[in-house]
Amino acid sequence: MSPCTYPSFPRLFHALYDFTARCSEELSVTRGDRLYALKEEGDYIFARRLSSPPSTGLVPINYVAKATPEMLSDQPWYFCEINRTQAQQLLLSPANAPGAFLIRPSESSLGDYSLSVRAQAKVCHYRISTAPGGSLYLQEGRLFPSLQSLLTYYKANWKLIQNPLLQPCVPQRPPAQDKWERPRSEFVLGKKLGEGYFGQVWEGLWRGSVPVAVKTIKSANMKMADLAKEIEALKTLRHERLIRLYAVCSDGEPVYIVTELMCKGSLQSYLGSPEGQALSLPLLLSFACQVAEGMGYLEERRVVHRDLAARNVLVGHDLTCKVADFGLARLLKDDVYSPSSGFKIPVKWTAPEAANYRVFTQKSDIWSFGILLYEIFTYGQCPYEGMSNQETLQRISRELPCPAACPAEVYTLMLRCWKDSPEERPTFAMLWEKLGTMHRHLHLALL
Ligand code: ACK
Repeated sequence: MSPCTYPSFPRLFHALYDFTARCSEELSVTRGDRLYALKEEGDYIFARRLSSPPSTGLVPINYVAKATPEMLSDQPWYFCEINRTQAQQLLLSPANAPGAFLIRPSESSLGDYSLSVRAQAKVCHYRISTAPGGSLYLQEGRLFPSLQSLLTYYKANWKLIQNPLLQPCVPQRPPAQDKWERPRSEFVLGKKLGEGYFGQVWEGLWRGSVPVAVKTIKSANMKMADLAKEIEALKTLRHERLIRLYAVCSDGEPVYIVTELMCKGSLQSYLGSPEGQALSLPLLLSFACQVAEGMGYLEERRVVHRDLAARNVLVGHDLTCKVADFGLARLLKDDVYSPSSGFKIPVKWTAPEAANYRVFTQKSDIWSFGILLYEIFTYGQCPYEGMSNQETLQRISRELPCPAACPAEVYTLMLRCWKDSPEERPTFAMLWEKLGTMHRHLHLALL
């Protein structure tokens, strides 16, 4: 299935962790249970459990994930955002016993998988390769149509790999979500992922096992008085097309903003990578569609992003993408994120009324989305290449030319995003609908 999804509620979810009801309104679930969400209620979904015995009640939203039956992420043994070291740490944690196993994407061989199995005090890793016809194999000559069938075989014939596959690895539960402020000691920073406008981004581990991204920001650059209020607002924004905020550490320097980790990094760098450069048109459209979906959610809640660009969209293992850094611009002191400071404001992505008069609205986000579409269909090219910010602002028309890979219908949408008059620009709901239709048509045409 393509990572592009369309609106529908109620929705199918599955439980990521065991949850025990604490009152009669809540519903106990076991990891893997399938749930039908009837509505969202703040930090909970009101859901019907489809596994027996069927029952309804509230389940914390951070204990569930949307289920897409065809996707691997639905399987309790599949851990898509985890590397070899993290798999090792998780399997050796007290939550897991010998025989615990998981499958994750291979780090060294793109498109392949690795099976990690706990054997007493150590973890063994096995490469699962893909044969030319698409079948999977762990040992030459033993081919399987799916990871599920491969696992079924090696569970029954575990002597072939000398380690029994007894139960799927138990993931680390997220800590209670009412405690957003966390002690710094809970996070160990690993590799530096890069520098953003406002600080550095690090790969990290939360409590030794949850992979996270940690954004470090100097408090001198931040409106600290507003932090608690803003975080309160940000934590209510939950959508599968938005990066999940996990925690903050605002006690001391630098401030940590902790979010989910996305293994393929930003859409901008992904589009420029060899893998990104080979993407087909349906996938480019799927990215555009997913971003419009996430932004549509922000639009409904009247949240203005202010810095929508491919560098602030992140890509996961299964090519899902999520909008990041929404609301962050508002947390930064005006002189850090201000048109008058010149160099900080991303002029090339900013609507004229926002760049000139600081009028940031949902319609200025729409302008930026048009530029993001340009980035997508040029495979990550910088808009107004070779021009300075000043030159860009002074252009009579800020329209960009139609990229070679861009369908005419998409270019028409771009031009509508760049209407001088903000009211004439479309909404994200409409863009999502239009891009979704184009994506479906293209998909059908290619079948
Ligand atoms: O293009 P990248 O590899 O992806 O480099 C940038 C860098 O940090 C500065 O923004 C990466 N980055 C930011 N947030 C995350 C995240 N949540 N997961 C993974 N990478 C991230 C981004």
